[in-house]
Amino acid sequence: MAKLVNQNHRIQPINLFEYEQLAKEHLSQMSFDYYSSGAGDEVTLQDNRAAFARVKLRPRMLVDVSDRNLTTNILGQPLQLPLLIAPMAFQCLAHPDGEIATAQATASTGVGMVLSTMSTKTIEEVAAVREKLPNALQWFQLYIHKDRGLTRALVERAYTAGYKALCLTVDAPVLGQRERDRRNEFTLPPGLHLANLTNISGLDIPHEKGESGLFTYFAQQLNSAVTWRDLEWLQSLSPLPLVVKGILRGDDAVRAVEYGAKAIVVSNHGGRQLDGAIASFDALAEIVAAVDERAEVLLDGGIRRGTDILKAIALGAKAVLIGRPILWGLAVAGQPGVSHVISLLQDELNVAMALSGCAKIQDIDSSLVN
Ligand code: FNR
Ligand code: LAC
Repeated sequence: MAKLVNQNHRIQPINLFEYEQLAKEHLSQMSFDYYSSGAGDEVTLQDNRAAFARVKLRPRMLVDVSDRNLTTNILGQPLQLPLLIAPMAFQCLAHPDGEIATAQATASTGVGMVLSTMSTKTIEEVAAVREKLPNALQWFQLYIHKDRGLTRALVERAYTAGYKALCLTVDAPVLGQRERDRRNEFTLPPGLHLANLTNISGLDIPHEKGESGLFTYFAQQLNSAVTWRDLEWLQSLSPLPLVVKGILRGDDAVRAVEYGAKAIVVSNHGGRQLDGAIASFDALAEIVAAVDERAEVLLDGGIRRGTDILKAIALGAKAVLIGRPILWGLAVAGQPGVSHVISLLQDELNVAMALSGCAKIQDIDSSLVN
């Protein structure tokens, strides 16, 4: 297991919440607010956590759990535990190595990574991590820009660079209203850019009085007219399997499957888009039932404990994604910090499985939750 070695700090975080506390000291107010905030009153952000607390476990006793196995696979690729890192923009705000550190940590711990369109390292730089660790599972997350040629170029680059799936985020036709970003007039500091976009089209996050530059960027550059039919166009651009991220209703999940999605990410974008939306965990069971094994179902939003992963898998998720805690690990200690965050979750899941009578991931069934 990775251990965090960092002599500058008295305390070694022992859970993901302590990482957040420590990360706050390493980040500017603007960066911490951008990373941590949700939309509006942050009701959905908080409910993502509360939803896990509402569901209780029904552990099974006297099962031989001496030999535990946390491995699984997702879209046919192996994972050391049912975990991927959610796509998150601007990771160089946390650490100069940004998305490359995240990619190295995920590749070496055997979990997946989804690279954001809005990354601060390029598609190719992140893919290069696979030269040493070829089994790393990397997906590319897509935002559809108004400029179709630009969008096509991103998909082609991701395919050429060896990403294994295209993850289309569908819950952000406009950016959610995050008031802290607006107050801070969020923009990227000098030297940081939209690494995938600046070179090909000169696009950058503006600085605007009284507004979040990212909000303005979305309004100006992203295509808010995207509908289901565009999924056909998207799938014609490359042979990559399509993952649809940001679904909260069974009927939408069925549509996604009918339009060819191989996996669905049940998500409300970490409470950053529509405040008042249902907690993602609360939407899981309906979507699992509606999909009826025609696609793999993943979940993100508020996962901070091994028991949260256990509950998500019990309700039918094939794997989960975590977001913010990875940024906290990155801010505290770069790649070793990210690896440590992953290993803390792995240890917690391992113990939670043992205490629930599950020796392997396949043993986690719906009878474990009330
Ligand atoms: C995100 N998220 C996100 N999603 C996406 O599809 N593309 C993106 O570029 C981003 N960017 C982004 C930045 C930051 C700072 C955060 C916190 C989140 C949403 C992300 O993929 C995921 O859905 C949530 O973060 C999951 O919730 P938790 O684990 O952060 O609670
Ligand atoms: C966010 C966008 C970039 O949540 O997805 O900040």
